[in-house]
Amino acid sequence: TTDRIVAAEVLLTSPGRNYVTLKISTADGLTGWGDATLNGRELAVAAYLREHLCPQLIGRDPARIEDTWQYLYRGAYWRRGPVTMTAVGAVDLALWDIKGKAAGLPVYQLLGGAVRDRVRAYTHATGWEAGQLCDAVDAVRERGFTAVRVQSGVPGLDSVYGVGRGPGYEPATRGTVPAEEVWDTAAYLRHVPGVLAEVRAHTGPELALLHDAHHRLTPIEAARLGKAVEPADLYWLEDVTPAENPDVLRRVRAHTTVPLAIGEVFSTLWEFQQLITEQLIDHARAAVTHSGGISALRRLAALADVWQVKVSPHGPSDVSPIAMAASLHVALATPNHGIQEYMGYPEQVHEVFRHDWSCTGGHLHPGDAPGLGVDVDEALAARSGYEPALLPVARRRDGSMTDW
Ligand code: GCO
Ligand code: MG
Repeated sequence: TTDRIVAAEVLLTSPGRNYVTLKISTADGLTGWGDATLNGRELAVAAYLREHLCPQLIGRDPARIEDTWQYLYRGAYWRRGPVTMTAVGAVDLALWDIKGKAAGLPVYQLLGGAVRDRVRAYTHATGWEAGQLCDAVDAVRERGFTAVRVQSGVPGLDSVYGVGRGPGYEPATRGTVPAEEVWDTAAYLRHVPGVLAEVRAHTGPELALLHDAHHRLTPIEAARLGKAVEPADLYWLEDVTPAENPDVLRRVRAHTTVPLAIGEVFSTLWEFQQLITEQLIDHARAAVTHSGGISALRRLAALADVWQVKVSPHGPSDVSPIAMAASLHVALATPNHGIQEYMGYPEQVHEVFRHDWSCTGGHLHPGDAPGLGVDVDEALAARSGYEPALLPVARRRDGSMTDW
């Protein structure tokens, strides 16, 4: 094509929580939107884009998505890592958005068209006590969800990440210094299998139940947990061990048949490679925006498909509605998509990011608007500026730091 990128700008907005958004404009008058939000490290990605990538985009042909991806990834001496890959992902999303708008087609059509009618989603239910958790699960089921992530409190701990004492939770708190929590793995391991058994007894067999261990366990602890929760028939057990060491999953696999899901903090296909080719996981959890965009997620899905691994992307409220749209376009067109996480958004987020995608009865659809199908209300976005917010950190009972 003869179109050219004429502007690339970064927007920071905080309609309830912080989002970093990339806006690419072309000479033909098209606008592409990308999500560049990296929870708690927003300004690092904003600077990476503003200072380093945006100047390199000016004058480029927006239609050459793959070449731009290769230029930004392969062309860079310092590559990989969450900050870099989120920035590359934002550019990739914006260019797919532009390509769809130029063609007058939703992105999923450009990816080969729908292979399913709708995308199955799971959402979160939390409750400090098992009884509250069962009530939260019932509420989710009434909304039509067929899958739910269940997290509870742990006796003896004051707080547990991602579990509010009341309904719902927000994964980051305002301020420039993180909150500190106390963590006790032994107490967690003693408690959680009973909670999951109670939830399963409450729901009956059909509802898909998921649980997230947030990388806190050693391999043998993970194996023990996997075995202990087998009667609850989980859809998956998520992030059992810290992400750096894929080899240890072999030990976990040797002891349990619980399906494993890993990868929300991974940034490249290469981090998934061994987990997939050795079938050490069942679900690759890459977020479309944190792992290099639609172009990269499709490559991950293609590799995973060879090994019967599913792609089931991360979708908490810190993944903006733009990335959610991108994730859904990929999901609709990808045979080995498993399930999409959908935590939901506060109402003011839906107002800033007006989207064509929808959530009905526990299923999602990207919509049929050209491109990604999200429009950003810039005036409304400008009304709520960036306010620092961070995820908590956790220490063991002796005061030493524990893994995420
Ligand atoms: C999940 C996640 C989130 C993350 C959060 C961090 O499975 O949804 O683990 O709760 O902790 O996205 O930014
Ligand atoms: Mg998780």
